[in-house]
Amino acid sequence: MTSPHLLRLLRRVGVLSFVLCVVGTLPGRAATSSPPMPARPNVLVIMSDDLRTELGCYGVKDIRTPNIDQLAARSVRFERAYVQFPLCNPVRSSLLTGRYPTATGVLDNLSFLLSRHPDWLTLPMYFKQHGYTTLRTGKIFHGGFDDTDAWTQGGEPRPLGNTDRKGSSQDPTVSDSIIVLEGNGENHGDYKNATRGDRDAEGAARRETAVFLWMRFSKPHSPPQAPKKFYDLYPTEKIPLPADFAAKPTVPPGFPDRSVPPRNSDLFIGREASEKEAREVKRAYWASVSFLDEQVGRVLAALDEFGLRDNTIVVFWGDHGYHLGEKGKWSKHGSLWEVGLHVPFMISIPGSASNGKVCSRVVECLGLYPTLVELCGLPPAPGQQGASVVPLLRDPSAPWDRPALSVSYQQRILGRSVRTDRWHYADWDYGRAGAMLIDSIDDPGETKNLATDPARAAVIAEMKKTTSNDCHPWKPGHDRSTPSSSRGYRGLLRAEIIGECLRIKGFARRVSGQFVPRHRPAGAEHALLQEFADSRLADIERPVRRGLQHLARNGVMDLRSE
Ligand SMILES: [Ca+2]
Repeated sequence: MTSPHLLRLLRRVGVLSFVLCVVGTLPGRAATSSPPMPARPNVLVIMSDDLRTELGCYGVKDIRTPNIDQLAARSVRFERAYVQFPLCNPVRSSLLTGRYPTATGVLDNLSFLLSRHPDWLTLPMYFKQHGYTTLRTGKIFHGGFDDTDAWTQGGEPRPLGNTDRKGSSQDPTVSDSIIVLEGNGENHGDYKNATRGDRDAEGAARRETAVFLWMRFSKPHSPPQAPKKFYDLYPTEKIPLPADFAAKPTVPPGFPDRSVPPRNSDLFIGREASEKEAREVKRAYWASVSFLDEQVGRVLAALDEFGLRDNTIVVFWGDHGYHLGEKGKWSKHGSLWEVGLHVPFMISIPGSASNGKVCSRVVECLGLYPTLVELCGLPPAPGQQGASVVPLLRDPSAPWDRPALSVSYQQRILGRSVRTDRWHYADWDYGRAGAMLIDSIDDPGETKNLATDPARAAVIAEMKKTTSNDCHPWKPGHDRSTPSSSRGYRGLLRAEIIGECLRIKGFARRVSGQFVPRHRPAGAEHALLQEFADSRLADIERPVRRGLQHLARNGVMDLRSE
């Protein structure tokens, strides 16, 4: 329960005033020798890639995550938070715009959000427009995709093109392997990101403007990587396997074929998993999680060192769930199961009496955008489809009846999921490719399909009614910019790359009457990007012409010289 004093205060002066009241009265070491503390709280979002809720704070005793657990003790931890798509690019495009994946039209790792909706304000752009210094580290949207202009400092120069096409993450010899890092992992990107986060914290302590920092750590995304000391925490023979472990993806009896994609990605690609190998890979995943945890600890220590903890809202979020052998499946793509959609999610507000409490309401991570906007006192952002969870930050046991809606999209088949307090319903191709209904209280391992049980007819009717809301009615072809064939798909991807190159070379992009300011990189980034654009355009003179024709035919984009 929230203290009566806090509730009265929140109701009287609003959440932002509450935050400012709390942070403004607390001393910070940096504040004594730095400019006055910003009028708004800083925001730090820590995003982990492919992280399950297998953490100490989520009740898993044998995994070592002391730093994340400590953050949970200073946060409202959402016990049942669900993402809206089980894949990197679609879920981030959704969460960073506050729209469902069916609204963004981004349903795979190759589609670029801002080529479809250049006038939408992403979360960092919205904060930048409202006076925040916006910083990033790591892959925020997806490899090769970024809202470049949304960042005051863009971190590393953004690669152009689509890094997925270059394939390291899906190369079995790279992705599907176990890697032991030297030392403390100093040469790994996550270690370097934490070091940069340390520097960003030091810089934030000197700024007069509030800072919005989004940090992405790649682990435990495949390949599993960690220094030896983290592997040593976990004897292989003690690593548990799920009750429904199988050597290869296996549809449980009574469930639709679509519910378990037949081929794994990321891990055990095109090969079967023995129990011994499965334990070894899961052990490596756990080691990666502990490595991630250490980096999170370094960033949080920097917040303390520079006196920022008491003036910074901290969010910790995993971008989607992950299978480690459940249903014989590994990784996430195409999974509408509990383990595919359920994620760690926690929000720490300095001084809040709710910190350390657990919220058991079913929530959508989609609500992060309006939540942060509300907490920081910014005007409501346009187009938001998610619900702010601020009422649950005030009182984690407050009434909340909104379900969590999610989708998947594979082989041009849309899967739809509804998660309520008790029920988990999903169907594929609007029910034509089957449906499942699971009682999540009686059957947490999701082994019994009740979708054809006459005794559950009323529940199924209610679930179907819920799937017909605004989240789910998308069909291929409704979004004209979503390619309907792989050939058209590659054409659009190429056109997007070309568009970016031309933009860098001094053209502005116009889509649906909206102009996007041309990219104005500076210094070394400018030279690098100019060189890249020159080389790309020289290499693909003919595809440029074809790409422009493709754009013109589809009305996706016009290009004109400034
Ligand atoms: Ca991911």
